[in-house]
Amino acid sequence: MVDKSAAQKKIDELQEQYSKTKYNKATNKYLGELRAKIAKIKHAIESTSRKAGTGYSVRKTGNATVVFVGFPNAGKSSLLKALTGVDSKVADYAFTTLDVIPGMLEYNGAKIQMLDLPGLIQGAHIGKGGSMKIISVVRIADLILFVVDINTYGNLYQLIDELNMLNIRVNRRKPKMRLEITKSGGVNVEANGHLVPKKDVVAGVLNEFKIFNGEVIFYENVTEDMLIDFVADNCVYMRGVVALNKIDTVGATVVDAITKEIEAKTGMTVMPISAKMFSNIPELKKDVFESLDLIRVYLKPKEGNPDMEKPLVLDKNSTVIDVVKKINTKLVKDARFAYVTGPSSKFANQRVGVEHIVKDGDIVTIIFD
Ligand SMILES: Nc1nc2c(ncn2[C@@H]2O[C@H](COP(=O)(O)OP(=O)(O)OP(=O)(O)O)[C@@H](O)[C@H]2O)c(=O)[nH]1
Ligand SMILES: [Mg+2]
Repeated sequence: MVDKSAAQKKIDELQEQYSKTKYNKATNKYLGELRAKIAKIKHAIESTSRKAGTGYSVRKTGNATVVFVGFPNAGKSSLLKALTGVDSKVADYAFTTLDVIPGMLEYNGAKIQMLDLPGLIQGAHIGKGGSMKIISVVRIADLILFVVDINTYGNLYQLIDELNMLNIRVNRRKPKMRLEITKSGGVNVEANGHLVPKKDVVAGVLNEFKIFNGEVIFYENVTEDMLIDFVADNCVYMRGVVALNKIDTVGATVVDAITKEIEAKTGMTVMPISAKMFSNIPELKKDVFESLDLIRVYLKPKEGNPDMEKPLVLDKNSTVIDVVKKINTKLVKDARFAYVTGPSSKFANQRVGVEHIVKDGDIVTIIFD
């Protein structure tokens, strides 16, 4: 267990040292170590908090799970109703919702589980407002739907920071790099022409995690923070979409400007909506579906027409075998090959192996023994 306020104090001290130290060749390694030290304490706070939270009992169902994250009173429960028809209590005061309320959105043949959650507040990363229970649900989701009241949209940046401090990286992915631990030879860096931290900084970070010999290979530009995340190996990387709510309360030019600002600052798709007036709800469903990277595959019997009504919904990059699993896992051992017509085939009825990767809109006939 970690004393959170003492740990926070230590972080503040280290951060002060960090900002006071001028960046140059001589201080490079020292700065790397400071950053890694800060990251380690943050991770300790985070894992203590995670253990402390008892968690809600939610079970993932459907093809994908979306969680609603927002400050209290932003309109999460109103949005759940607009998207799924489920009545989650709505009221004009903060902390109306105190539990996880599930709803199901059916879209393009996919069943998308939507979880309305209590609001998150500033200080969530040190456990304020029962946040650890909320965060444990956020971690299991496939997508975060940020619900933001346009009148207080600056809260969104705070939420992203809070999640960041809880090791949830929004709209980022794991850096493309590799670490091979060796027995001797110190720390070596293969930058492959990319913009990466200097060798002594990399060594400083690795040493902080008790790694003294290793080969670090970069396949893209990587910052020092990304390097620390990679070595610590305890972050989740999650996609996000923003529902900019209550646009009925402000003018169109304001909506436009704020939408653009959030998109530019966060890189997320932003959909201006009004849960109350039902504006842009179909458009939001589309954005959510597209951000989940789901694909639809239509089954066709050997003789006969494909079933275009009920697609099978799968994750992107699924193979023919995944399609078979979705039909019935018992059939997997008997599947031999398939005929595919659609975006993943070169021509109609192309014969493909079971490892073939299917794409959205494919029509597939599976041949069994
Ligand atoms: N004008 C306007 N009001 C809205 C809109 N959506 C929600 N509200 C109002 O905002 C208040 C809060 O809505 P809720 O849906 O309860 O918000 P919540 O985010 O679930 O709140 P907590 O559960 O307390 O975190 C209610 O009075 C809603 O009627 C909207 O699009 N426009
Ligand atoms: Mg609510």
